[in-house]
Amino acid sequence: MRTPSFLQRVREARRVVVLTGAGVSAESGVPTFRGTDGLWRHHRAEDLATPEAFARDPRLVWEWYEWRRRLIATRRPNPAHEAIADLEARVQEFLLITQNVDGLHRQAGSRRLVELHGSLWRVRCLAEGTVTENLEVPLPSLPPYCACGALVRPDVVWFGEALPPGAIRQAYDAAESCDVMLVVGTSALVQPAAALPMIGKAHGAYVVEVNLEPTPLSAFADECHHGKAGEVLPQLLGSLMRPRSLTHNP
Ligand code: BJW
Repeated sequence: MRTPSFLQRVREARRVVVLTGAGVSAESGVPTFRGTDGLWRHHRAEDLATPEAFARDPRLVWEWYEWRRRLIATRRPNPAHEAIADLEARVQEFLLITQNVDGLHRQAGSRRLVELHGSLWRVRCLAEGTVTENLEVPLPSLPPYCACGALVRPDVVWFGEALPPGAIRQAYDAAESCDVMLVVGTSALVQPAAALPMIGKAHGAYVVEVNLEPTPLSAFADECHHGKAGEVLPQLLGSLMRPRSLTHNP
């Protein structure tokens, strides 16, 4: 008997989970964290994405986020985002778990998604904890302040911070109950997101990795496809993809 293809497995699956990282947005021109392309001013993401860094120099941290917001505002979803949105439309029980904060999955039409690390397009008041959408590009001044006078921060999850409890619970539940888990463009180094494919695997899911290069997950995945997500995913999902000219992304 022939081994079922990925497409067959997806067609037969009751529940499908997709976990994405920065690599899924790389072909949209959004820099990854740990790649060779480097980050702004040669800072390591770990040195800017911490509450300590923000307490030390909120303006510097905001400059980094402002730079990213300006860049991302000019970027569009790529065929990898589109393939994932198409997959959602074809699967009854589906969850996209993204570590990305860029909002490109939503722009591509993904709706059943959990943003594990928050969003660049929301801010949170340090005094009141209120979260508001903020799409202003550029921001009028840095660092920005709330109407109450307190500093606001990006509504993202920094190192050493807990993930939103509802989001991580939903992600664990989905990982434990899915039949197929597709892991795209993540270095699989940052916890707890990196544990999700292992949880899926331990509960019987068929785990497929798509990445430019091997990661710590590769040895455990059932299939690894090395290449650009924007090229590999449309090939893998083949007939599940909608013709782009007929697709309307609100
Ligand atoms: C392509 C491609 C193409 C390129 N096609 N592929 C030891 C063990 C366990 C845990 C820890 C530990 N030491 C420390 C920790 C905790 C820490 C952690 O995991 N650290 C590790 C670095 C070791 N984790 C945390 O602190 C988390 N919180 C936590 O644990 O809380 C505990 C707690 C509980 C209760 C109370 C209090 C605390 C929080 C982690 C938050 C991560 N935040 C960031 C920033 C978000 C905001 C922002 O964007 O500014 O999230 S850091 C950064 O890394 C960002 C990303 O979402 C995340 C993951 O990166 P990702 O997406 O994998 O990107 P890259 O760049 O690493 O990889 C890209 C990949 O794409 C590469 O593999 C390329 O090959 C590939 N690629 N182009 C396909 N075209």
